[in-house]
Amino acid sequence: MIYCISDIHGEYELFCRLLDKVRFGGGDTLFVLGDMIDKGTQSLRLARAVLSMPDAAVIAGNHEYDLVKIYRARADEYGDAEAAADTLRAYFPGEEKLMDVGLAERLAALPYFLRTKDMLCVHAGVPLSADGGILPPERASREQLVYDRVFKEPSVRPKDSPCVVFGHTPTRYIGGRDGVLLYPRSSVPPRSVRDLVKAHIDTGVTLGGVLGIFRADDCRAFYVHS
Ligand SMILES: [Mn+2]
Repeated sequence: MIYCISDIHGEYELFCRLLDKVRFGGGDTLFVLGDMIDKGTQSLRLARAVLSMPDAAVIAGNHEYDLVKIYRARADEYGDAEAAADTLRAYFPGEEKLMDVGLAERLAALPYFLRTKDMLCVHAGVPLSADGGILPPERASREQLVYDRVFKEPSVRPKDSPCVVFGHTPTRYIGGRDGVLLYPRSSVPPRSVRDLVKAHIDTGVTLGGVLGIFRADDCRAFYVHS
């Protein structure tokens, strides 16, 4: 099975409970759509756990993007990656020991989108073409992919594109509740991700304590509550 999750924001325990709940294991793949860090108290523990999972693929969100920007600027300024990584420790109170050059470099190397046959995964959104499709994410800036503010709107239903899976904005601001929001291509209930135009999967864990995960194979969502 293929699972997608985003905006976990340091909620390590909830993340573990959610993987247990879906019995994540052999043969499964996890796509993590950014914003692993900040807000919650176990950002770096979570990031390290996710990055060490052999069956997980991770992309950057705006929080990783912002941290990497600081890391790169300090590394340039000091000419020393070790010293630059040290300065990042202040952003993670209680987890200072978990930050090092290795982790900073892994975050710096994250891609900004992922593609499968049926899905395009980004943190916030992809730019739209004039004819109602999507523009290739390769041509978008990183800022666009992690900060997009348009793609989440329900009226945006790109034509002739794979299902775009994204997070970044808590779905309660769109659908009124903390759950995965699916946009089917037709009035027939979606049976797989191929039947979707979009899947909006940020359940706003830092607001309401609900962490959700989306299963692409059958369009089901699973939740845990803090
Ligand atoms: Mn975000």
